[in-house]
Amino acid sequence: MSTPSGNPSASKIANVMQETRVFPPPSQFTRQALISSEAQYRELYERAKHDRDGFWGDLARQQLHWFRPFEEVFVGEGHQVAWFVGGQTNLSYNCLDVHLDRALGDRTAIVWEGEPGEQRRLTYTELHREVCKFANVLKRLGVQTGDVVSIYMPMTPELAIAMLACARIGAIHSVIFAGFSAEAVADRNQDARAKVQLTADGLYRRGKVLPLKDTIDEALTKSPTVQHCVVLQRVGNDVSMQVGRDHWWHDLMAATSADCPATPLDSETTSFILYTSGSTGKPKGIRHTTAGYNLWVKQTFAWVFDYKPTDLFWCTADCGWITGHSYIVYGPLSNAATILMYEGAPNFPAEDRFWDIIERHRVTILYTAPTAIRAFIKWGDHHVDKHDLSSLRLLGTVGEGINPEAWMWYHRKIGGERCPIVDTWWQTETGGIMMSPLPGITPTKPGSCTRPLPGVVPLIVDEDLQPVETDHGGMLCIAQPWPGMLRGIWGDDARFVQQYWTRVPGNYLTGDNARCDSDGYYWIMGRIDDVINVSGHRLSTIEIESALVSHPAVAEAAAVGRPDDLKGQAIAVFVTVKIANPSAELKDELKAHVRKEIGALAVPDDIRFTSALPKTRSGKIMRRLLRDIAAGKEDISQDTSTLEDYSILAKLRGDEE
Ligand code: 7RM
Repeated sequence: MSTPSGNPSASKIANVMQETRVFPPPSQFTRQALISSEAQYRELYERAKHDRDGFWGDLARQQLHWFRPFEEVFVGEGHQVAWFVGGQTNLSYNCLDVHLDRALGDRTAIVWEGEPGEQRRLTYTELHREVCKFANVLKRLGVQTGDVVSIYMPMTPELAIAMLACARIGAIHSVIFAGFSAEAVADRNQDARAKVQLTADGLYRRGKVLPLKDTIDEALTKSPTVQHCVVLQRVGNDVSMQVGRDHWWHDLMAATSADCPATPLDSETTSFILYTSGSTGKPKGIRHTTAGYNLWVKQTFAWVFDYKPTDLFWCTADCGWITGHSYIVYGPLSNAATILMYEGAPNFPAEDRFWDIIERHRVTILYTAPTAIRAFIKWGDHHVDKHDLSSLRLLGTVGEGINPEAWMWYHRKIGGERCPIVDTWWQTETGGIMMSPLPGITPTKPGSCTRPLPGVVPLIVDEDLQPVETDHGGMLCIAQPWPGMLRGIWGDDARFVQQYWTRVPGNYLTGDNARCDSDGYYWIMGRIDDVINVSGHRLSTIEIESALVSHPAVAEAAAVGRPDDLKGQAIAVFVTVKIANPSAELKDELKAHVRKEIGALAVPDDIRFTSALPKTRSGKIMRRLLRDIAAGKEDISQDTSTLEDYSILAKLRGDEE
């Protein structure tokens, strides 16, 4: 670790984490893997770096169907780029029609399980048919190429069908997670100028019905551009239908033709926008394209998940997040994969639902989030022990850094020490995975997303924009354009340039900090804004949190800086524990534990026990809220619309000591 005394460099981030465990890929896995030798990776990586256009041009020709071939692989620079210029393709065609043409129509595309327990299976032929019909429905409602369709639906096959139907005709979907408030939906609909709304009568969550249509009715009073609303009957509750505006999904589908050729679309046609919360209130609609996005998710899915036709792939995200777009729908389906899609909560009817699903369906690849893994650990091993998880051969994580102890649990308890773990680092903005182990070749280190995929050229710089040395933390940038990169923020070019392209000229600024170790492995250190500055030493949140999580009593931890007259910032941590009634002595024990694990510099000044941490609806810890609370601010001035459980705020501010 860096020395607590001496002359800390104000612009670099101290690395205090000492993780030395290494797990080589099982040879059995390597033998069958798509990328099965280091030399193969090296060759791909070097070619993508030094012959970028040749590399991606060849892959684009092999991997995508072209109604019209492209003339140029890449033009532009910085934030203004275009890939596969002059070409025409279609995302829906590449996910469906190409497979039917290759006689794969009978292959299962979606295995779906509803929360109450119903099951459905759709072959590629059946999925194609539904998508074509729904695309015709959209056309009949007046939807044209370039129009925005807002989707607020439960995790049903119809949600994927709706997305693919939009893509088929060049309509731009904006999927909004079906847990957002009417206000949040209206904000996004207004910003996007959505023309049509898709929703359902309700959804099942932990055995209860959530009345989606009621929320949409309220949202539509403030969505003046929405002309039609299509309602899927999912739960069968009473809903009000506004004549002329609202239509039942099944009524519209009933008399509709299944003949709907995919529209050839220029490569750079916007395929979708997806809203993510910015640090300032207004959500930003991240804009992705057709060809570049399609190639990125197809290729990264193949490399990282090593998918084989015998696999059953389960990504537990919701389609309302980029993970659902890229690794439930577009990545897997472009590869003719069979996916499992689950509608409900991980703890309904009991905390073993995921393990039960894996056992019954024989899931082979599981892709989930650290927040879920920490919940499973807290719920207890007995839920896992009841089930046979021997079908699993590969595990993945996404969304946050994974604390090494949670990684170890995932490896032992879920992976039976036989499954590689791919810790995948990427963002809504990147379209698909950027850094990840390749499961057949990359020795893994718990907590590291390891190495960049071919085509990804990371650069870490300090605050003076100088590249940092090995093992020093700094701002993570991407130095070379890649096909899946975002092309803008919907309706706000200035913000796009300002946010991602200004601070480190010529590079894409990710907003994360990272360090690269002497093996060339990357360690994501958290968001740039979350760095804690103690007496000039800049500490990353994840390292303090991981030290706390490695204590047997701790389930989750969040570290933030709060103002301190002497040190600039003091370290405040919020901790959830696995035991009842944590004592004051435990606080001392945790401080001693952090001192032992990473050193005196990182010992928390304040420790607060809490029953839960504030999280976004996709499960990320909201440290910026905790920062205000730790500083004793009375009212939270920030955007809380993405907060999963609002009542947490009151609890954290108040009496839960
Ligand atoms: C896919 C997704 C992006 C942010 C990103 C990071 C954090 C995601 C990891 C991670 C450490 C990981 N898109 N993040 N994956 N941090 N290790 N493997 O999550 O747009 O919703 O979030 O999430 O901070 O910038 S996202």
